[in-house]
Amino acid sequence: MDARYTNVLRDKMDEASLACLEALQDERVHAFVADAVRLCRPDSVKVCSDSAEDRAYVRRRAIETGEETPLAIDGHTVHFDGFHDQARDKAATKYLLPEGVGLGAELNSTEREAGLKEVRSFLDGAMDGKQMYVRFFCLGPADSRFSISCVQCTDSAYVAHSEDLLYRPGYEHLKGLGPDGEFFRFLHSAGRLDEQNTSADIDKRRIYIDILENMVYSVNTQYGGNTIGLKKLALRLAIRKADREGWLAEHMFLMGVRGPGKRITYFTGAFPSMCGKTSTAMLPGELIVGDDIAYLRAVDGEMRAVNVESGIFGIIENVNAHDDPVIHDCLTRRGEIIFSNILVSGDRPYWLGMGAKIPGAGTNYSGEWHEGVTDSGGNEITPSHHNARYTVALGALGNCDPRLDDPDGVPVAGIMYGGRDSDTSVPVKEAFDWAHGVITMGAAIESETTAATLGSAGERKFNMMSNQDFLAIPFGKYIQNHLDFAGKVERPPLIFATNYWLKGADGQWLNGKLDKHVWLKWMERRVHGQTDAIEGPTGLLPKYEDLKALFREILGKDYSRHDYLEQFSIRVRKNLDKLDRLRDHFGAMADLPPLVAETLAAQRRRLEALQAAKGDLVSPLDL
Ligand code: SPV
Ligand code: MN
Repeated sequence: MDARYTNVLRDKMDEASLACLEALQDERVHAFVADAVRLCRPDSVKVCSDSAEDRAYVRRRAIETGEETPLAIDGHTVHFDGFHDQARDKAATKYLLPEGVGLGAELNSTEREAGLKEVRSFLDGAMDGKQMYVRFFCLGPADSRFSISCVQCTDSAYVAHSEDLLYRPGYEHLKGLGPDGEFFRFLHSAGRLDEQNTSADIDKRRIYIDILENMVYSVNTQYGGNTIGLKKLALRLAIRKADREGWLAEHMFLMGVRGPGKRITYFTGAFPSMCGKTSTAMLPGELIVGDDIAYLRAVDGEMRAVNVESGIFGIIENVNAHDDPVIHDCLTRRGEIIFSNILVSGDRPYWLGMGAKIPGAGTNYSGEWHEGVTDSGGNEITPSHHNARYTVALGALGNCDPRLDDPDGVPVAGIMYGGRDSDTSVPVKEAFDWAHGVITMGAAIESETTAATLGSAGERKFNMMSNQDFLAIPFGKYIQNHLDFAGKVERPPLIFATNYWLKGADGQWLNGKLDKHVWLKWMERRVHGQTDAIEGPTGLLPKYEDLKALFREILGKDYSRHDYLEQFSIRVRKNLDKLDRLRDHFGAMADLPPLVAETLAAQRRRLEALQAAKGDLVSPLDL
């Protein structure tokens, strides 16, 4: 290692760590770690390889530092983020824009030099009194065309531990990268801690993405979505890499759906956070590959996908034995799990919607909590936060697909797009073709906001491919990349739109939580040409008889014609209203592919013709 780096590092780390770093023989990595040390000034540095000892060390440190506390069940711990640090901070997340580079007005950005100066000033000495952990991970399976090497420096053992559960080891992988291989870098500090061990300087929370250097800075925050570099921070860098190289980096689950015989058909699905992504991927009897981020590439004329991650950072609210039996079972057994921002009482975790009585007092993200306690604005503090989560490796789940680490990925036959839509779209429909699906289903996702990001919940917002929070290229280019994908494969996957959140006139949900299993099986049959559909103005709809048979087979339930008509009637007026909103939304964007306007205009003509002929609400039987 060059003396410029050893001089900085020798005082901070033992021989083993120094040797571990040196053995990588990558000057870029040495320079990154030395810069992080010089800037953040930790008391000591631990460089971790992929070894079981180093992983155990990080796990132990998370407890020693008080970032995690053991719970009653062996392997379970709890971590709390600060009261105002419970979700992704969109406002403080910015791209650092080099001179002459434009990403479009939609993206939150700041001038690069000024941004670097600001975030580096917040990181200056931020690790004083703390240890820095250097970790190596691989996004996607190792040694595959999908793999991306990553280096994380953090002063949070919780972040480093979470990454062990969520990502594949990458130390050995990085050794094979070569001097020109691309890798991502993440530097995080929780910053100054308060007496509760949570980030004190929340007003100085920053997540700055340096697209020139493939690097993300994160400071004065602990919440996973802001700090776990390999998750949403890496997704932003990956979207840019995918754009350069002609593939797609998506906010998508990936799962195998069982069909007749021994058939397994792979689907990806993009829903905004808290809209049912994990619970779909986790449906009992099916195979989960991933629940959050997928890379999609054209390989030998086929769309193939991998899970970028190897674990789940999932929402715990409403996980109970009835609705989510697979994950509920996992969360109540021994095994390595980090619970975050739940309620702890008697060393046991409790959360809203768990299907058991929640104690009236305990410890939660607000400190000592009891029923009825309010925040400074007079709002009741819930026992667990709505965005409380669990972190677990996929291998701990009984339904994990054995192809999780297949370096060639799995072939994708269907894509689902959906959002929280209480009054417009039917529960499931199929696009007429690829472009119709990309534009009217993916790019047009509109969803009511949730607790997964800071800010008010329940507001209707567009969220393109559910990836909009993470887009790092102009929106028009992103849509064009999707449209172009069809030309790279022999048969593009079928595209579907799902809506689990439709309500009736009385304001009640029209579907049970498990109904999505039926929609999934219908889509699987459609992919194989085994069921007919009804042509509607916004897509192809299931027939009553087919759903009735599937409800019986999958859920053992009678599905009434009345329910079908209520759920699958076309709300023509509402669909036209959405097209109006879309016109405003897209109208504000530069450089949209012309096909967007053409496709939406055709959809409008079909809806208007139907309205003229049959009115504002049209039964699927009248189409
Ligand atoms: C999401 O909010 O989409 C998540 C969790 O998957 S986070 O890590 O916050 O992005
Ligand atoms: Mn997500």
